[in-house]
Amino acid sequence: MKKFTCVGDIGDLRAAVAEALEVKRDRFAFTELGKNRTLLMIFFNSSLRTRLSTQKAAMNLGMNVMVLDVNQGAWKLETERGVVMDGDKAEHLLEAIPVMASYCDVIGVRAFAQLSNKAEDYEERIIEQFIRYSGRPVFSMEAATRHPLQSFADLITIEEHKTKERPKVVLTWAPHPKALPQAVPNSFAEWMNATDYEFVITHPEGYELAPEFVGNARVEYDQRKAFEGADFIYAKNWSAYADPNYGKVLSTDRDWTVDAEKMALTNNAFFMHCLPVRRNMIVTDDVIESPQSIVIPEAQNREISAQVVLKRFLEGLE
Ligand code: AN0
Ligand code: CP
Repeated sequence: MKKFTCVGDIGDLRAAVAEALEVKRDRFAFTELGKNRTLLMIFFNSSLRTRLSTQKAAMNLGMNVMVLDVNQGAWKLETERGVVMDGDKAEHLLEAIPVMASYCDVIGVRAFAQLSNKAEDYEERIIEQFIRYSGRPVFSMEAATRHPLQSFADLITIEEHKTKERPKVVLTWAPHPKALPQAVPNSFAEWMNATDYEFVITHPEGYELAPEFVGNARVEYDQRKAFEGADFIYAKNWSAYADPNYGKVLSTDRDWTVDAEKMALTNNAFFMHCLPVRRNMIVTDDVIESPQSIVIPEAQNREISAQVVLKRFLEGLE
């Protein structure tokens, strides 16, 4: 494996989940693999889980880890070619990438969508430059359009908790005061569409995701109807994708908040969210604190999904 930015990069999902469960049974079984190898994690945006779980996964493999917060203590980076750099950005990504790559063996990048220009975001300009110019295996720690380490952890979590072969999984939009990227729902949809689960997406009108991510999922505008018989409820807010509202908040309607009354319509579904979550906007206190809430095991599986990806990279290094 040379890059990890989307579901296609991981290959067969059954094999990936089996490898994840093997890693989880003994996460220190491969400590020799990362000896004298260095991971560099580069953050253009904040993180709690991705930062800690990926560092932990690398340490489990015996790797050394360096973390760079681009917006705190590093030179501000210009990412577009051809710009006259007379503003606040002191360094260009085209120099920074090969320099950073020379200090490490594997690179992780977090660079969210800017939500002002859809074409630029959906071209994945930042992570694509790392892939092109670093000469290193590169993985996404949430890029503009996808969050594959999260989706992989979500898949592992569903496989661990499902009680039937083909569960009904519902991705539901939920309200949030600020504009958020579509990366998490896009990616979740992409991974769910690669399984044989029954997969339904529910959101208010105007929040349609890009058709290439919706794929064969059933889209249901009535949230309560979508919840009927569900085995897993996966909540997430996202901003509008469709023009002319790209990146905008169209609604903060708390009628879409996941609450106990709606969860009662499900087949005693598990509640999932990638975190961080805003309580009583996305989900009520009682639902996230209920025994059916698996947000913590879901976050714990971030260490496992990251370890599988790093392990495969290390196995492929010369
Ligand atoms: C981010 C998002 O929605 O993409 C990160 C989620 C893992 N969430 C926030 O910025 C609150
Ligand atoms: N779920 C997730 O990626 O969380 P962080 O933004 O804290 O890394």
